[in-house]
Amino acid sequence: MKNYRVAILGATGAVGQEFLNLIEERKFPFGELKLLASKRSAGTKIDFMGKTYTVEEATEDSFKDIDIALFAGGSASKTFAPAAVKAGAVVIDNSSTFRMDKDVPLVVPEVNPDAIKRHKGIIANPNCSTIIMVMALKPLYDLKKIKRVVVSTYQAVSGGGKEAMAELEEQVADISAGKEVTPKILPGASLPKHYQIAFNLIPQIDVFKDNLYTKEEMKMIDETKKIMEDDGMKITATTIRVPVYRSHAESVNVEFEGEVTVEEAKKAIASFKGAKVVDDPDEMLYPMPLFTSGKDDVEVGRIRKDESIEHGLNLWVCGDQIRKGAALNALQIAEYMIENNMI
Ligand code: 3JN
Repeated sequence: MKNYRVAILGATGAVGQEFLNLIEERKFPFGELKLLASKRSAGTKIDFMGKTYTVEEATEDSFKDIDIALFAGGSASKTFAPAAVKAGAVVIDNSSTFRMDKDVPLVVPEVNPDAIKRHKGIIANPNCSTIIMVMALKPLYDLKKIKRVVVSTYQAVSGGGKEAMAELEEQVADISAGKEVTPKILPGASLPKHYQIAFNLIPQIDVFKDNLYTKEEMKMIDETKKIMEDDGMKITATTIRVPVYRSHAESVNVEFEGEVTVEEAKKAIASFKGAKVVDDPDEMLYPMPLFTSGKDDVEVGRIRKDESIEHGLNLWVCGDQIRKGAALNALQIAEYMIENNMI
């Protein structure tokens, strides 16, 4: 098998680090590996698979002779994706920059792999909460068309990056030691106010839009319709930051066009690659973020009828935000392209 020349942009962040973990764990066929970051992190040494790499500052010239460019996310995507494509690389981008661009496939490999074929150099990785939700929705949609989804998320601090994870850890330690805390990062470092996340919930992820939804909520709505290729599907979302480290959880209410039984839903989810049913009320078994962290599968449980409507189910979904919600999904896109001779 060919060995691919891989670049990781944003190698020092939480998603970048997870790319490295997964490349090793999944024996991703790389020959060369180039670790890129902003000027601030350039020069950082990273030990990986017996070799020490020096993180280089990303420039437009960084992508010469690169086959696959994995972009961890952030504003650097807009600057460097066009240059990487021009240099002949396929960019798999974890930022929202290109997700809703009609020329850019938005892909969860288990859900809509065929979209990859339409790429023109850039393939977008969906938002983490979107990925985790569609992993549960797709097997159900294949049983019966979905009319409407009502989702509320319980999002881990990992979604806010390494700084937000450190902030939760520090606040828990400080509060336990009887010290005052001064929130600095959440709900967003660039926002004018900050709130304590330890022992709290923050009902704001990203900025508010004119319709009073947050940007995170609108990403879930718009991206889900694009991935499921159904603009007519109705979705409403409320996204909440919770004091959990790295797995997102979601309460999802699904209304179908016809009957789907709990047993049918369980069977369909259990046989869907990348999803797992964890659902046994008698044994008190259900997905929990503590137990999905570090795992690849999205877990689904608490599957039951919504008795308030004719054809509805309630689900509880948990998935590792940095793995399936970001780095794993992006790497699976690259793996799919390799397996199907698309790269
Ligand atoms: O907060 C979360 O749990 C997920 C955050 C995602 C995020 C954070 C900053 C910028 C994104 C994203 O992936 O949608 C972006 C962005 O690329 O817009």
